Amino acid sequence: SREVMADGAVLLRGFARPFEAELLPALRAIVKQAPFRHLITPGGHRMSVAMTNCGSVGWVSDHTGYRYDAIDPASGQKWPAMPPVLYRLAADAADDAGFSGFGPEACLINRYVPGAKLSLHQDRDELDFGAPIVSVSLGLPAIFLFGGPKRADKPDRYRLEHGDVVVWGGPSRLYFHGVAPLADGEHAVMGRQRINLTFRKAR
Ligand code: MD3
Ligand code: FE
Repeated sequence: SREVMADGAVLLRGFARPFEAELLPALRAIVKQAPFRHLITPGGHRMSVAMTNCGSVGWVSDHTGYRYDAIDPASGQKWPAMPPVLYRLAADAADDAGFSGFGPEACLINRYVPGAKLSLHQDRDELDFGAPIVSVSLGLPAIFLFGGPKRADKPDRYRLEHGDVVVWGGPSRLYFHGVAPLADGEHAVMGRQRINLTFRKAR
């Protein structure tokens, strides 16, 4: 199904389900090479969400700021390459939502355990805001907070479930958004966690 959440934001419920059998082993291999870690914000706070990346660049945060970097600071090595199944999932979803030719080079992988949250923010570290961001939700359901162009805009709440994909383009690309503290639970496939993939054209 296809639901328009805002101008340029399209929710594709269950879009990732047909990719699951290939997707989950590919994710396990990435996490083995580049384990989840809790990044420190420029303000000195430890994020409750744990993160890793795949692709030619990855999103990182430290006391100096936010950036895309070709090197995983934890290993000193390049990030794991983006597996073809991930690239295909992101490109197919973007195409379905009306953004043909999407070629992400970065995939940020967020891991939430019960209680973890992501405060309201904008994604502005990419060079081309004309390209959408594609997000894939896996595991426990989360309440996604979707605001507007101003921080003070009251966010709408969406429950994102295992297999749901959202394509964020057009004006919504710069809207404020976040994730409410994850409720406890047990997912049949993913266990006691939520994993979110965001595919980005970083440069
Ligand atoms: C709306 N992740 O990694 S995905 C992020 O569930 C991030 O882990 C959340 O926000 C998560 O930056 C939300 C949905 C999402 C991602 C990027 C967006 C929504 C967006 C960019 C612009 C507008
Ligand atoms: Fe974001």
